Amino acid sequence: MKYVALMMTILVGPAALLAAEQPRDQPNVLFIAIDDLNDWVGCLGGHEQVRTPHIDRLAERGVLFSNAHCQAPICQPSRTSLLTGTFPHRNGVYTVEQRWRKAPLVQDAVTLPQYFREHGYRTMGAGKIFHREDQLEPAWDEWGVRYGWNWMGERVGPDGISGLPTPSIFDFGPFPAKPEEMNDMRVTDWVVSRLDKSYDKPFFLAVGLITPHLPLFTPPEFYEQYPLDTTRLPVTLPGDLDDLPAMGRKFTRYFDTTPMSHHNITRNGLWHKAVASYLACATFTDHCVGRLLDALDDSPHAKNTIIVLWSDHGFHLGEKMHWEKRSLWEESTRVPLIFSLPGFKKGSDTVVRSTPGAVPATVPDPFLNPHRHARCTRPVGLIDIYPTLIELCDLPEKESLQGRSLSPLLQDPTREWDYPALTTHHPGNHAVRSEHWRYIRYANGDEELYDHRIDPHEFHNLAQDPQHADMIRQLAEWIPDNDAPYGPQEPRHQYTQEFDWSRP
Ligand SMILES: [Ca+2]
Ligand SMILES: [Ca+2]
Repeated sequence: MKYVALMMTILVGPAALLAAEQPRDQPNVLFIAIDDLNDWVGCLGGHEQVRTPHIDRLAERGVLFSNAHCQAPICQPSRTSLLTGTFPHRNGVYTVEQRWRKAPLVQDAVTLPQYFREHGYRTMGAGKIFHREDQLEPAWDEWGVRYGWNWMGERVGPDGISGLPTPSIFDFGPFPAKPEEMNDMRVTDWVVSRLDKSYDKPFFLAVGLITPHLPLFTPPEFYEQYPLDTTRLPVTLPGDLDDLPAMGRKFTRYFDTTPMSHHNITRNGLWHKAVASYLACATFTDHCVGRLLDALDDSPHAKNTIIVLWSDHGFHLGEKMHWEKRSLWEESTRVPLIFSLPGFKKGSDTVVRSTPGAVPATVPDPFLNPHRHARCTRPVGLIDIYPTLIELCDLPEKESLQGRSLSPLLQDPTREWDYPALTTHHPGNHAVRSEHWRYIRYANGDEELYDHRIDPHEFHNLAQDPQHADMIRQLAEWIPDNDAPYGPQEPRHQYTQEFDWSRP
């Protein structure tokens, strides 16, 4: 039972009509987006040394989806998919060189925050939510601080910080700034100021933190938490590429001609420094999350706000000799995804409402998650966030959405869930992640198969083993038959390469 239905059974007369028009007790949403954060988060265990105490405590008070995946392993298409509730192979947005508002298959979509705005919510945002031009989106009643790196240039200087020759956006290390000078902190402060206010409507408040997107810069006190002589490199296997098909090997070569190539980093002795810098970035973004959680807990909205935290895709740091995103392996697709539902009082099955008078002070909580501190290992996608939030906030169902509400898994994280997560990188290249398996099929028909029960690092490609033919057949049923053509593309960016993703 939802808030509105619950209220209608309790209220009578004009108050009930008022409630029907504008249900005062719909929960708020604090929507925390992180850029390029992989599973190097304490509660996900992707790197044993990472310290993210605040994301971990958020996971403790909610449900951690430990097998969550992006629908595209790069910013623009991943965010477009999440925010419009459509798959890349159905909306035609595959690259960063596209503007989704110009893509014919999706340009008129009502986005997630826009839908909340159209249904009685006050919507506010800051940082990076859409890939670009957030401030132009009709999603927002109020848009705050923008994200950006340009201000860093002067302090970095022409030689960069990492020590790599020919520095570029692919730079990393301690950045000479105080934490409060970092853009993510300014974004966080703006959102904190909004949490401190009261509103006559429920709110949808979005915050987009860009760390750990490149460059991997943090103030020195974060970088110094990971001394180079003890920083552990990710687990890799010599010869790991040997069992990849031609297309898989090609995917590892995207950055070969750039400073971001694995050879360039190792040749310059900078692998440890890059890893330490990424760990520091995870800790810095976690620091911002901690400020947000504290501010919410101290605010009048503490007991009536859903928190959802997600990252737009993962990040390689040398696994399969690959860096950054743009692959169909676990490092690129697996992301943190946490839902924390409002109103539960620790150790109690009842909830105290934040709007006295609307309902009795203590009622059975329709949102109460008996499985808080829970971990859900079912495969889910970021595309599922839109329908989930709609259901949790009692907004009308939206038929055009292509994901599934995770509400049943929030109620029972162990229930059956027969749907895998689909990730797409350019037309025809797809990965299907089930609870135990990853199946990849590339545009030319090349295949990979990994058994996560015995091979969590995806070292051993089983696609050629006849004993797994049945499993491949089952997983291949989830591969789309058709892929939408690319929407209009702009000239490529300074940091993207000419690359044919359709053939080896
Ligand atoms: Ca990103
Ligand atoms: Ca291998």
